[in-house]
Amino acid sequence: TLSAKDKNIVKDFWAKVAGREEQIGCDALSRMLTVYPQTKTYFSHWKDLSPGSDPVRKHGATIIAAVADAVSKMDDLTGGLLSLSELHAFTLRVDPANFKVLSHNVLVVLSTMFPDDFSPEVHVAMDKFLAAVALALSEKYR
Ligand code: ZNH
Repeated sequence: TLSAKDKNIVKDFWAKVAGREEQIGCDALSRMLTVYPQTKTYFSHWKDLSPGSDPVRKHGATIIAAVADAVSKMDDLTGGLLSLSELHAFTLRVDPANFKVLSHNVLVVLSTMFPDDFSPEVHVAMDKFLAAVALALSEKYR
């Protein structure tokens, strides 16, 4: 679980990356669809799933905006993400194993986009935070 220190590290780091959500999301989603092509099945209704395409950019921005929102709800992720959990479990039927896959790709992108700020300390706090987001999103799967 996230310690008070982890939470502060995440908040400070996220304040630095604010404004770059679209690029982070576009790069992370592009990378996920390339490296883990099985994830493409969920987006087969899009016209263009290639890296950097319009729908990939748009949805990447949506996902990272939700992560940014989760930063502000860090003390109650389960409650804060309940309706998104319902959406992914019942409507989208996304296998929750994919939350880990996306988190991994977000971390890779953050490390390459922000090499100076993404210290090992930030890495471990962001890894824990994204795992907590994934756990909250998995809440409704049962
Ligand atoms: Zn998801 C959608 C978030 C993960 C798949 N998403 C979505 C949205 C959001 C999100 C916000 C929108 C909603 C509305 O519209 O209302 N996600 C999210 C997050 C995460 C996620 C935060 C983590 C972190 N997803 C995910 C994954 C997958 C997905 C992993 C798979 C692979 N999503 C999805 C889909 C959708 C979504 C498919 C729908 C899209 C369209 O519509 O196109």
